[in-house]
Amino acid sequence: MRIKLANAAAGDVANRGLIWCLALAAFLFRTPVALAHAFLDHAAPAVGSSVASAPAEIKLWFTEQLEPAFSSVEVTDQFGNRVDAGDAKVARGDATQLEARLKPLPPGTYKVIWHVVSADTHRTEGQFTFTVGR
Ligand SMILES: [Cu+2]
Repeated sequence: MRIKLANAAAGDVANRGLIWCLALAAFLFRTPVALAHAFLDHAAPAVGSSVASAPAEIKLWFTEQLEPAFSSVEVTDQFGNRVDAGDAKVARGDATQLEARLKPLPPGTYKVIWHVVSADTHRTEGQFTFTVGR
């Protein structure tokens, strides 16, 4: 695995940042090189989905474990108003899961904005929408 990564680094300058990240993670945490940036794996409600009834909470699952102090999610309506309860946290018992309660949501489209830091200290962020009641 490490030999393949070294070859990739020599052959592709654009990948050096990622290779460095993986190498750093492996060095610092003595964990498999798979422990890298945390990317969104899936969510509930699902990315881009339309749900019939308003969900009481938003849940996001990531590809790596998260640093709770630096990982958060917020949800806004089409006017940019916050509709999450402001209690976003990494789930107890599952460090790859981020969750927050939601205020009662009228029909509409909502934006989910997440910012996380993975166990190798690297920051990733993203956003997606879901729709209620349409
Ligand atoms: Cu990383």
